[in-house]
Amino acid sequence: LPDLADAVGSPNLLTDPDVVAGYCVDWTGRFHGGAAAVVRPASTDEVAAVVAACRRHGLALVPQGGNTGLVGGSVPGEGAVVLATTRLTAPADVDAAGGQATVRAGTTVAALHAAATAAGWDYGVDFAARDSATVGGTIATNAGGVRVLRHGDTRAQVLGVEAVLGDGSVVSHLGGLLKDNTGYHLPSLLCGSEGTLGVVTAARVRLVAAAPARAVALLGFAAMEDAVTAALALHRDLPVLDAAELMTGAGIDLVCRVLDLAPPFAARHAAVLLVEAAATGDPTAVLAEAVSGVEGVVDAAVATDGPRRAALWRYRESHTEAINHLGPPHKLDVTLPSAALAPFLAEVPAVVRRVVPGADVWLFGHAADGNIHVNVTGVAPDDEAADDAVLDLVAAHGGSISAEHGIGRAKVRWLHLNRSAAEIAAFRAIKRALDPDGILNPGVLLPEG
Ligand code: FAD
Ligand code: 2HG
Ligand code: ZN
Repeated sequence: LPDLADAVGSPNLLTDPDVVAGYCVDWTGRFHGGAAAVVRPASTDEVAAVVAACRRHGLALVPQGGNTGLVGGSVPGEGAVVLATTRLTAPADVDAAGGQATVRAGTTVAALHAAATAAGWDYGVDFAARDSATVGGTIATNAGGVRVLRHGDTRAQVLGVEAVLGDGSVVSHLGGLLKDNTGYHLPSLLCGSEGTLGVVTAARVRLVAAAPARAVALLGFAAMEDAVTAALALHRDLPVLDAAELMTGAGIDLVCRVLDLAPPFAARHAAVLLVEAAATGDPTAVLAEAVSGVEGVVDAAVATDGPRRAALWRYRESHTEAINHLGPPHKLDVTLPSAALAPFLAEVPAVVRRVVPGADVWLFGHAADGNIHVNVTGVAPDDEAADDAVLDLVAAHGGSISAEHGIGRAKVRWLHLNRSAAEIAAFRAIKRALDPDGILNPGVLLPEG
């Protein structure tokens, strides 16, 4: 503790058990830990001093940003030290001419959006946890979100990173050159590394062109298959498509019940697709024309002004919160090849109920990029029968067991479904090289051993 206090200053070393407890549970309440202390460094040098102290004392170190991760990766194991990035913030340094920004790791995604917008640009990654999730956390998880179909995932935005690696060395490459073939691409490696290789302290990100004129349509379908086909067709045919989000009638009912909202349509529909078009000029006509060519639409609600667009988005963005009201869910965040998406959605509820008859299955997600969130409620936190069944089905269809949330603690047991022994051995070699003492986030991403 004295070494950690030297590293960050006593006021930024937290040891009061009641305070520390707040850092030891995840957003869903499913994963719990027990840290020895929390440190809140304010600079890269302080992060390096914390890493050095943890190496000296053989302490596990768990980076934590907004703690909105959904796979238990930011939850410390017993006796670990949490490195909270709360104080690694500063106003984003925006290069308005070049369309890039240098941003510190503790900055929220919402703050980065605000800085980009103020400079006439936008940031390409967005999702419901934007007010809490941090740039460092989104890099560590390679976050996806609702705009991947247009702008790609976080990895596609990151041009350079600064990080303190597990061996204590600082790597910093924030020049933002668009063409720079000078060896291994460390930003790509750190994207999705889930705090196991280094603590990200800053990043250089690309910004995307602002598209302030927006139109949102909520489309009702009688069959899930029609909604999936529509999402893929709109992705192909509508260049200004910014989001295509799939929901079920049951999911919308739950959101309306928990949040006390009026339903979006007079009738209930088996599947609902939210589509958003964004451009510099009003995209309503082009969206309406594209939707008129889509088969199977039985109902539609359209919004162009900000408050009504937000009201339609609320049905989609409140799913995670509404489901949490039913108790800690099992979250399966999967991608399917496009041809397998509709068959998977049709099969998965019965597959879950075969192993856990009383379970409820909630399906929603980013349909156009094949990413579906399968949430299962009514199952004990440590009963993994439903997880097994869903992830085996995903693997049988050639999908991924983690589309955008990462492996964390929750999915380690199933990594082998997507990664060969040779790939896992390569992962371990990288881990040993950058974090020789294994202090960074042990138990996350890689199977022990
Ligand atoms: P944390 O939860 O604090 O940490 C996540 C992981 O990153 C942990 O392994 C942690 O150790 C590591 N980490 C954090 N900061 C650093 C750092 N500076 N350096 C190194 N490692 C670090 N995710 C999506 O991809 N798409 C979505 O659409 C989406 N929607 C969400 C909606 C809601 C309502 C919620 C609650 C979550 C959602 N998420 C989504 C999940 C989550 O918000 C993302 O995974 C996000 O990237 C986590 O950021 P964070 O700052 O909260 O990270
Ligand atoms: C989303 O797309 C998030 O809303 C969260 O990735 C998904 O709650 C979930 O399972
Ligand atoms: Zn998602």
